[in-house]
Amino acid sequence: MPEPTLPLIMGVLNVTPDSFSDGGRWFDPDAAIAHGLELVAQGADLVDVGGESTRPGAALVEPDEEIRRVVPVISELAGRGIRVSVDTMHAATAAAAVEAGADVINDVSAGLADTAMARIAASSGAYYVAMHWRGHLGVVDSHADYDDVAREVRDELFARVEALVEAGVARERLILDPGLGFSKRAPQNWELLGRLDELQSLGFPVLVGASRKRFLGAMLPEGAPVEERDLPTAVISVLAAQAGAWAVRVHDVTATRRALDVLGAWQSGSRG
Ligand code: PMM
Repeated sequence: MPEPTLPLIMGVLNVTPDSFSDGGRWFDPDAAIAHGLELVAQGADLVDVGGESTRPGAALVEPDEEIRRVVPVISELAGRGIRVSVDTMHAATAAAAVEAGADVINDVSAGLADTAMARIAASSGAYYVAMHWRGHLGVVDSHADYDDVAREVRDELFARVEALVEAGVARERLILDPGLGFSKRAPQNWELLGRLDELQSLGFPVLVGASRKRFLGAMLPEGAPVEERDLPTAVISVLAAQAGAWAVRVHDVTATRRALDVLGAWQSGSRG
C-alpha cells in the first residue's frame, strides 16, 4: 500500500491594504518578507503572495501596481530558496512573478479574467492553479445559482482544463481548486467539501482554500473575531487531507501544521 501523504501547506501572504481578514498588515515589503519567513518557520511548504484583494467589492488593482507590490517580496523569498506562488489574475503580473522566482501561478479566475494568462502560463513552464470562478465578485453571492454545485464546478473546471491545455499549458502542471466562497453560498461550500472526490476524479491535484472564509464565520457566535475561524480551518485541513487534497491554503499555518501532524501520527499509528 502506498504511504498516505499529507497535503502541502500554502501560507497566505496578502501584500494588500484591503484583504478581508488581514488587510494592511503586510503591505510594507519588509513586513511582508518577514511574515513570509515566519510562515515557513511555522511549517508552510509554499508561500502564496498576492497583491490584489479578491474580497467582494474590493478595488481592482492595475498590473503595474500589483507587480510593484509582489515582485520585491517574491524575489527575496525565492532567493532564500522558499517555494513561492503568485496569487494573480493578471498575465503581466504572473510573468513578472515567475521571472522573480515564483514557481506556481495561482489564478482564481482559471484564465478567464485575462485572455493572455493561458499563453503566459504555458510559456513560463510554472505550475498553474486553476480555481473555479464565475466572474468578479461585485456583490457577495453573485452568480451563485447551481442545480448541482459539485457537478457544475467539476464540469466548468474541466472546460478550463481543456482550454488551458489547448493553449499549451502542460497537463502535469495543472492543479484544480473548487473556489470556496467564490460565487458560492455556505451550503454550496459544504457540499463541495463533502463531494471533493468528484473533483479529484478528474485526476488532477486539488487545492482547498477554506481559510477564514465567511461560511466558517457563519458557524461562530455573531461578531466573533476573524481569527476564531482558524480552528475550523485547521479541522477542514485534516478532513481535506483525508479526502486526498494535494494542498491547503491557510492564513494560520501553525494551526494547520499541528492538526496535520496529529493526522500523520494517527496514520502511522494505524500502520502499527
Ligand atoms: N481564496 C482567496 C484568494 N486566493 N486562491 C486559491 N487558489 N483558492 C482560494 O480559495 C483563494 C485564493 C481569498 O482571499 P484571501 O487571500 O483573503 O483568503
